[in-house]
Amino acid sequence: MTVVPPKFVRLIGKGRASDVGGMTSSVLAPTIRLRRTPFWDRVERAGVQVVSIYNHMLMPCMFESPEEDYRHLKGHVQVWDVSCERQVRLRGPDAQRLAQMMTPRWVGDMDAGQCLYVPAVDRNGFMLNDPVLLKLAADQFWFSLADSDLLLYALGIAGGAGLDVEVDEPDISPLGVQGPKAGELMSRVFGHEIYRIPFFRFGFVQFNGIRHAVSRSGFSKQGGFEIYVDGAENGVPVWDALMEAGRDLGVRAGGPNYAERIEAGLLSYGSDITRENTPHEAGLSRFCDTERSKEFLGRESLLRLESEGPKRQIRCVSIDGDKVPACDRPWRATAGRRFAGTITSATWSPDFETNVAIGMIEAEHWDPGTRLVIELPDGSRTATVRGNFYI
Ligand code: THG
Repeated sequence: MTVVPPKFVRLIGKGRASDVGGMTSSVLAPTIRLRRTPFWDRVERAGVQVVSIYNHMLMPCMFESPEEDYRHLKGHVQVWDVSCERQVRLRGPDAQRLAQMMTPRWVGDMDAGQCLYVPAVDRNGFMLNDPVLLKLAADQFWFSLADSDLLLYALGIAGGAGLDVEVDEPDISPLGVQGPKAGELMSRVFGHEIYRIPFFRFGFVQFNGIRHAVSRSGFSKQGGFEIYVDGAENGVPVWDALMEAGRDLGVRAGGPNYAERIEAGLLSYGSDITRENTPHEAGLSRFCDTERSKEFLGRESLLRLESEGPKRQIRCVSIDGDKVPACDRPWRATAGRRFAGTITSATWSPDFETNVAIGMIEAEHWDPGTRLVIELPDGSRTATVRGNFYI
């Protein structure tokens, strides 16, 4: 494999490094600690061209071209190897207590079979991760992780507080089925019951005698499901069944699409939000119930921060001009020569026919319609702060 810095990989002979703006011929060491996925053989055979590293694991990002993948996702159905959305499993009498210690979102009234998007926040009020939390049972929860080692934090808290809970990373590999024809494909393989799963809920399906959780969720706004494949050895049969059943639907391998997720305002931990940010800066205030979440370890800090209000916040931004280069480091934004924030994700949107971007914008400049100047590596561009792209 050939590396395109800082975190893109291309496979020898196939990659188009220009698509992600990088260009070197160094090689990514094929070690055991760089984790493959149960589906990786199929992902390579499907012609993956750009991959990222997420939770120490490979994640496919691009197959045909950014534009073709985007068009296909919005019109058809794709199967996504998102094994890198690792699960941190909490099991035992204190499982719910530990989950609540880690997030300001109220988890006390979750139903079994429910998913919640929860900011994971430390004692000082800073973001650790932005996972999806699944409640399996009164004494079992899964954090479905974004890209940070939340397992270590959970182990530390559980040990330090002497909780009666087991924390581990089970052999579960999520497989996304995303796009407008996702329901049709899922029902062909798993039966019509999948239609009974509402958005952000999950149920279980049987496949070859193995039980897998299936949620109605995913990292796109095109609708779809995620199959939490139980057991690495069971991955390829599920993948093959989806590809076979979806042949006449034009099913293809895919992955989180950069343009589509920016349009959707879906954040990327590590890029758009980091350890430097509070959940309010991340625009996740609606997922904080700090007053009620008495066990949340950052409660005092967040209550203080909430009384002050954020001084900067996530915004969608459109950037004028032709297709921007890869946003592989933060781009400075100014307004009237004053610092106005940083752009952390940006690319061309074929549907909106402009560059779409996400940035952390200072309060004085965050109103929709505000004009900005962005310092790109190849010169300055004018830009406009948006409310969001789809609404
Ligand atoms: N699915 C699962 N795990 C994940 C992701 C996923 N872990 C990593 C990453 N993605 C976590 N980040 C997000 C961000 C947004 C959403 C899901 C995961 C999302 N948000 C909706 C929205 O903002 O409109 C709904 C939020 C809500 O209403 O609660 O879907 O994709 N398993």
